[in-house]
Amino acid sequence: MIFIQIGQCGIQCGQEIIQKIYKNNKSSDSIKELLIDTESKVLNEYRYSIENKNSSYRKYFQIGKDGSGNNWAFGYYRIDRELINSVMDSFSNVIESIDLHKGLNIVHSIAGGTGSGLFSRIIEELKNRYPKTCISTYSIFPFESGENALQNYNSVLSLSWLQKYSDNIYCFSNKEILDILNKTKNSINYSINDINNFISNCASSLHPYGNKIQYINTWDIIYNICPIPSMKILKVFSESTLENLINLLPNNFNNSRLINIRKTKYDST
Ligand SMILES: Nc1nc2c(ncn2[C@@H]2O[C@H](COP(=O)(O)OP(=O)(O)OP(=O)(O)O)[C@@H](O)[C@H]2O)c(=O)[nH]1
Ligand SMILES: [Mg+2]
Repeated sequence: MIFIQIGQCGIQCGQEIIQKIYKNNKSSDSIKELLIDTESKVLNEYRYSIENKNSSYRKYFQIGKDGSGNNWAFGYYRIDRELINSVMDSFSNVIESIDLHKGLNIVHSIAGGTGSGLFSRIIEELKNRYPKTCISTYSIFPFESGENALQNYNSVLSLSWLQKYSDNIYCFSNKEILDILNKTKNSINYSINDINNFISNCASSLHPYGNKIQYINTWDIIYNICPIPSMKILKVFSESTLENLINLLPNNFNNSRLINIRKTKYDST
């Protein structure tokens, strides 16, 4: 299983997801990680921490040093051909080292400069080089209140790249998750860590290693749940959250499809 984590949000959420996958099932196949950012702070935090050292392969890419200034264009255009080639070479090495390539996972925020711009550049390059590889993205949507003046532009641009190059988009909205936490739990002061915890619970339960289901083929999920290629934004909830949520769904939810993967197709496994 390969996880590419891009930008601060991508790395922080990606690390939580991977930790949960390992916690739920230590014995399984190993995870290979590429952590990519345009500044050192978050990369170093994980480079030197003693936790999260489970993965059999982990490579850090620091592309630039000042970040992408919350600007999609900086993220997309500032990486030169040589650097993008070295990221792609690492990716090729990883793919060649595994027996069965089950697809690629990318974790990123659609609002940050790196998570939106550099992400767009990387997914475009990956899909062009490996058109048959299934690319799933874990895309974190920003708070509506807007911490960053350019977040709307960044989001629209990265959504356009997502729509074109991703095979399925697991969408996690910070605002929506905060609302759910406020409605379903008792506390009122939630931090970004609580949101990341929520995201990682949901995302890791999707994974073959993160739950009791032996094997979920990513293409299977895509063929069954989003068979129309242009309609591929999925929301994922853990089972307990889903039960609480059903009572809280807005009226317009009829427009979406609510599917319990475990209860439908995979019950017998
Ligand atoms: N859920 C969650 N959202 C985060 C986290 N960190 C940042 N965000 C969100 O991500 C967006 C900002 O993106 P960042 O990941 O910080 O930015 P970046 O991709 O590193 O890009 P630059 O710093 O501009 O180079 C905002 O919408 C934040 O709310 C996190 O740990 N968890
Ligand atoms: Mg950053």
